[in-house]
Amino acid sequence: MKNSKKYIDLEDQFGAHNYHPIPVVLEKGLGAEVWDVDGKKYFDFLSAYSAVNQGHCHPKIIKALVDQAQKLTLTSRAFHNNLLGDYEKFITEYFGYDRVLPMNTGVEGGETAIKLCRKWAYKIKKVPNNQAKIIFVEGNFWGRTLAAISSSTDPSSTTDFGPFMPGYQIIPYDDIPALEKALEDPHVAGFMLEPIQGEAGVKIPKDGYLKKAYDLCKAKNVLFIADEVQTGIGRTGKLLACDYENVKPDILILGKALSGGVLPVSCVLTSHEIMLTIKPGEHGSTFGGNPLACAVAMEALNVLKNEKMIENAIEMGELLRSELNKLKLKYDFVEIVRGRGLLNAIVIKESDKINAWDICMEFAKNGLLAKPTHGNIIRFAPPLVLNQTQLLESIAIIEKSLSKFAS
Ligand code: IF1
Repeated sequence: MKNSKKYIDLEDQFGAHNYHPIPVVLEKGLGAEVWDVDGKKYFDFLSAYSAVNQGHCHPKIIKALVDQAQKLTLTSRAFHNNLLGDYEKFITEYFGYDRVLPMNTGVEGGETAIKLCRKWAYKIKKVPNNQAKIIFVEGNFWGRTLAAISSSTDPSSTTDFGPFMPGYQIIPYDDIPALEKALEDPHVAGFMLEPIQGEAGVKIPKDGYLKKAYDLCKAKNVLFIADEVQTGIGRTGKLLACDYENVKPDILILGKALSGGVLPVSCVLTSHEIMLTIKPGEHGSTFGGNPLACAVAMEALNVLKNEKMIENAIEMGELLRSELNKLKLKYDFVEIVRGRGLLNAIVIKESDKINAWDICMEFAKNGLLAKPTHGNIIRFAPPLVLNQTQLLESIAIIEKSLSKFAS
């Protein structure tokens, strides 16, 4: 990492200190691999938190970006552009919804979903004005805005950022009785959750939870809102994580890999009835639906299917978990292996000699990038284009690194 210091020092001196990165300075990426400023290669097992599912700098996505960037990048929605309609038709058919509202970041998608849910509550469900409630689950993460952290149970997201958004209720994740009780309130408008909790450490609910939760919401005329910003776009081995239980969310939030990690593209997909509760001038964003994003997102979704990345995520995910389970048998400080598709994690039994951060530093030294979440959980989420040779080489790196901590 000899050349990295000057880059890190600049960030330290001139930038906000709102992150604590692994001390690696990346300069190039292609597919499942990235290179630092010293030319050292790493397997990327974070995928920019599942934003580069299609692999770094996918040639076809980059071509779509470059071609469109030389024509028209942004018009604002004050005028039409020649790509938005095609994109809206393409993405609504791709995911099976009536309408789409394009935004930029994942958290804007979440905010848009909540605004649609509240509008629907007042206009359609006839909840008394300003009384609409949204139910969230403990351990959720859907971004850093004040509306998002108002639903958070993580002190690092909430401390000293109050006061918070009213009209929220937080219940335990994967707890049907708790949801049933919360749904007794006639002012509840929506239930918003990640089908698998990413930041919480790849928490997978019990089989049937999503379907039962959906059915309870339908019975109470409450909107089931799925945040698939991290779990969507093939990451878990299905197009959407909700597909594992054949649940079709009333409102679907997408982001991250919707653009293949090339630029911020997010959206909300829903029905005519829900979407049309928002009238002209009641919501929007400068960049939402810009022609550059439309061109990139259509290509990002095309390559996902045409190059069978979702099928690869299943195959590589099964191989990855089976190899990690062998390491779990060998190293007692690897407590749990869990995941779906290529969204996986190991839980480390930390001690005075072993912690997840040091393990990730050893991974980096040996050529693999991963980062702990919530202290002792290490997420393994490589791009969906990872091939078997790369996976086996990655497993060898993980094994070599873990062996350093064996007593
Ligand atoms: C950071 C975490 C992951 C998300 C889900 C919405 C959003 C995210 C399920 C908001 C964003 C990012 C944010 C980024 C790191 C990363 C993250 F560690 F913060 F929590 F992935 F787990 N829904 N997650 O995971 O999307 O507005 O960021 O585009 O804030 O450090 P965004």
